[in-house]
Amino acid sequence: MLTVFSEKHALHDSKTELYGGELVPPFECPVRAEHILQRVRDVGLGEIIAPQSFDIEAVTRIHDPAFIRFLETCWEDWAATGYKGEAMAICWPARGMQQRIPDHIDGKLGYYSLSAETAISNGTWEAARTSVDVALSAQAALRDGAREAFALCRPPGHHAAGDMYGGYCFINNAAVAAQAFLDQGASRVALLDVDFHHGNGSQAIFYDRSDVMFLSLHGDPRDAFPHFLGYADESGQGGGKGFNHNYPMAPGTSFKTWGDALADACRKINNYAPDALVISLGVDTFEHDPISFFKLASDDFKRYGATIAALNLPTLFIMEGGYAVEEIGINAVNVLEGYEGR
Ligand code: Q9C
Ligand code: ZN
Repeated sequence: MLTVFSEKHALHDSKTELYGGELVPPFECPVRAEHILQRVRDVGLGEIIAPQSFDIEAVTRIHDPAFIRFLETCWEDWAATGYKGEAMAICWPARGMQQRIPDHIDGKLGYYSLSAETAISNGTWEAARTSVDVALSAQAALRDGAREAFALCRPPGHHAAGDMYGGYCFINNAAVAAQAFLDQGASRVALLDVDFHHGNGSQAIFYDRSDVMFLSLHGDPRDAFPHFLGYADESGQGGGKGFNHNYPMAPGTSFKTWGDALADACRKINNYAPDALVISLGVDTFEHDPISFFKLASDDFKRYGATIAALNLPTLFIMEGGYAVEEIGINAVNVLEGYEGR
């Protein structure tokens, strides 16, 4: 299987994450991508290529252009205030308040964010921009006839909505890639999100559409980030009714329970008969993940890779989360090896 990777991921190297009331080193850090790349090499998964550059129009098919300009200029605007730390939101347009875009960067950060943990710093924009190029380059390989590809994206994307960043995500790489399939003539795309966290951004982007079926297996939002989306009764709206499927699961969920949910999701994908399958591949479902609560073992990742392969669809894997840094390469590449029947 082809892997697309860029060293530019390392440009996003924030020093702080707001966690438990402290500023700690971010869980989502550059070494994650290096470990995954190393494992791709170690197992000889296949060719590794650098991304091409795509026009921003592929991104603004999904994201609000004003939001993209905000991401592009955020660090500059923040630094110009003289603030000493990294850019993070402190206030939001909450219930009963106005949904206007303020002038001050503090206001803009609140308007365009869904959470406070994700700091924006010097190289964040260029890394996020390159991450979506990685996704689009892997998508282009499928367009040109490949049956599957791995986009080793960093930063991740599935929490990013049309005009919101957060949860370590800035641009929704999987949503942009799904839209690219449609723009190239596909009728239907399934987006299956196996990251531990609910893919709130992807769900919101496609919620009223039937040309992308979104399915997400995740920690119950009553107990897990992003807390305010991902409940089982969210099934889509308008023309999208019946094309959104959430599988929230409780703390301590085992591979048995998780695998049953995956099997159900795969039945729905099979009935939908999409032209392509996009996988939001987070491996924070791992039993030793430091911020998550499922109990998947490293071998389980291989097993479920084979389940995905049985759908027999052109498949684009997009890297999302996973914070057990020592095992992240093994777990992520196990899915890809399982898919290949190794
Ligand atoms: N106490 C992704 O996996 N913080 N993002 C959770 C838990 C945010 C995860 C705090 C987690 C975001 C792409
Ligand atoms: Zn996650």
